[in-house]
Amino acid sequence: MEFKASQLKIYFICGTQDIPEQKSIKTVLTQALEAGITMFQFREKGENALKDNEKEKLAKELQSLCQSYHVPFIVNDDVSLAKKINADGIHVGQDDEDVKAFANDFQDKIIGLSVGNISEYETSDLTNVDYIGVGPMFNTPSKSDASEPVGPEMIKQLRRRIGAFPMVAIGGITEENVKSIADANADGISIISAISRSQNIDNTVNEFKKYFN
Ligand code: TZP
Ligand code: MG
Repeated sequence: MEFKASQLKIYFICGTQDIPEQKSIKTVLTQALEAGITMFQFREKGENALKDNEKEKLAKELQSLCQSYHVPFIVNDDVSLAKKINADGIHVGQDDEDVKAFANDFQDKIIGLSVGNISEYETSDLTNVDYIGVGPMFNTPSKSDASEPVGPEMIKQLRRRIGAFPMVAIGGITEENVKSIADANADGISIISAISRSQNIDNTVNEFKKYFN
């Protein structure tokens, strides 16, 4: 799938660990797709994360849901899974596999890289990278090892350096603070809990869409 910065507008990230009890990730993703998310990342992490065959089976099911809505399906971290199931792309962090090591296998795919601050930006090779994910913007309930929040000011600073290079904000983004991210000129927002734990996913996504449409 060809990458467009507009796909970053409402970028939903989720794994089974992010789903409240009584709900299923398939239902949550279906509701989010129906409401109009523009990209999805499968991020299966933590103690109770699915592994191996179970992880692959779920990934394929979520991928097929995304395909029916023509929404890119991105895999977090797991390069071999992304290759095996022919995902639309891969997202890696600074401590994950080096982009150079797999870029060749993802030439026609989407590659995302996390960037936490200016010095990480300066030391990152963006040659094969399609977009950067910048954060955490605010305190996040969804990543136990998250670094200190950098705030929307980091988006403004990076925007001055990278011009139009696609950039999505992440971490603690809610309906209450999304305006500050839009004002800082991000191409979009990546969100876990504000969508996965929403009582009304349709309403929540539509609130976000008011700022990124
Ligand atoms: N990387 C930086 S913050 C974060 C990740 C994966 C978690 C974002 O989740 P939430 O619930 O939208 O704050
Ligand atoms: Mg990672």
